[in-house]
Amino acid sequence: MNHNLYKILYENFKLDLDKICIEIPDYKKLSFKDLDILSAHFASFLYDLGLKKGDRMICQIDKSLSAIGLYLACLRMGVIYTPLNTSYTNDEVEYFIKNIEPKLFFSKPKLDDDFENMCSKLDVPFFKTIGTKDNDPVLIEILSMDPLNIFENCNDQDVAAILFTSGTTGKSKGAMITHGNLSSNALALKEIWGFTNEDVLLHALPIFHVHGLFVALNTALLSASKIIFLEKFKIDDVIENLAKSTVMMGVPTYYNRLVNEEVFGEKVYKNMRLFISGSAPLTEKTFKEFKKKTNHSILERYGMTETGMITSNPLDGDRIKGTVGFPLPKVKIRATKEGKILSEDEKGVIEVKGPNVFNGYWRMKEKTKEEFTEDGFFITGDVGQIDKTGRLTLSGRSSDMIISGGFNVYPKEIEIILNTIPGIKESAIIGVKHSDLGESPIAILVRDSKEQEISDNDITDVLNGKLAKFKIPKSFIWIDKLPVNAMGKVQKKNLRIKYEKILL
Ligand code: MCA
Repeated sequence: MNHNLYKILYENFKLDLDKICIEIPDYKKLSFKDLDILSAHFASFLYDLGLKKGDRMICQIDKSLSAIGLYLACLRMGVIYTPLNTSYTNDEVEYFIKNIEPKLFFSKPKLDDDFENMCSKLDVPFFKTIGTKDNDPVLIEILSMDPLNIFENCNDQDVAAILFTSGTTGKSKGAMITHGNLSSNALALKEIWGFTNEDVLLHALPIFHVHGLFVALNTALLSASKIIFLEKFKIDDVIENLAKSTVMMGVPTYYNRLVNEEVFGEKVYKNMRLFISGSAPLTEKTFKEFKKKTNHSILERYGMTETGMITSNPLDGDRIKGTVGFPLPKVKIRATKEGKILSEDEKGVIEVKGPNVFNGYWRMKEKTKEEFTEDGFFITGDVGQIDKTGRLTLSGRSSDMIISGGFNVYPKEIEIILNTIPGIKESAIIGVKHSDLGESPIAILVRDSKEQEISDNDITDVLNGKLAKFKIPKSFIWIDKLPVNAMGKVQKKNLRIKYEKILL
């Protein structure tokens, strides 16, 4: 059997080839057959460049049909797909290219030739750009080629994609996600969320992360559901298209914004059967307000880049606010403390095992080993407890990661840069409450009295050149001394308590 994910998706939607697969409102509709041909054109383009199974391709392109065509083409060729957040700076992109050593780097059209120079400096064999318009020259070239109807033979363990996630060290790690990880997760989600070819998924998420690319796209394609494909989350577009949809996936910020919209009324959600939330904790306030307004209980689920989806609240059954439900079929979870497996309701670090768990971090064997137990459980770093029915409630993270509007922000990555800036002696990045984004990073700084004072704007300018916007601290607080414990470790918990409401 060919475990190529694209082959599995195709086998599931080939009975609906003439059905509309993707609708871009007021612009274009693609059938499943059109989508299959589009991906075959992109496969032909990759093949023509000499890419083959196991080669890597990095792209930093805008959400578009071309981005989907490229993703599916990589799957069908067995080429390893690495998408990058479109707000990553050149510095961040350079790190990823050095780490992955792709054969091809695809970017959105640029006004400068920074990426061209970067690719030649880093010996990337091919650099291409592609935009989102029909008259894009590279798209026209690709569509002029004979489609390549390839289904490269893959097994479950073959790597389909490498997505970057960071951690306490501050340097991003490439999570190797296999065809088997993706197919097992998509099949499980189709089953537990009741996806069918009658469904219409409203897709407003970016497609450079797990949520929008795998959880939303793969599950919908596998189910031959229709996708209403929005360029991004814009409240008016969402309101306008919800009436034509049956399912929506989003981060909590999407639901906070919707529930506060006057026009978000019965006419808008009349055809909706399911609202799914993830990537960040859904507040009980949003859950309650949403239920009060729509009588829909948002279904919260829990996952990670390294594991795809781990648990979900039930479709039929109690969706208890503040919990993330039960493990997916074939997925096992446990709570542990210092290596001891805890019993029910005891708080500990959550570990997971199953066909959804990734293959490790790209070229980081030692780091990978640290993240798995002797008996093969992945240590998530999240803290929670499992009750006697097996339901998981998360209560925090053992790392000090911040989730801002669904994007993960790693303090270390920012602190490393701050500590190189003259005028800053020490820094601590903490997450504080944000009414729209859930959490936001702020910087607690100690001046270096030996240096000239530096302004907050100057600090922001330095950071803007190196980090994506969503990572930039929303506020800078100067204090005399960072609180540390006997080991000299910064007491971030005390800082969070002290400044938790500073942005509200
Ligand atoms: C945009 N901005 C942000 C964020 N997004 N700042 C902080 N946090 C953010 N998340 C900044 C932009 O840089 C810009 O800054 C300004 O806000 C306006 O940009 P815009 O795009 O209009 O912002 P927005 O519409 O308010 O976007 C907020 C958003 C968006 C809609 C919540 O961030 C979003 O779609 N988030 C989804 C993230 C996601 O897909 N997460 C899944 C990760 P300036 O104006 O200065 O340029 S996968 C995952 O977490 C796991 C595996 C899982 O379980 O799903």
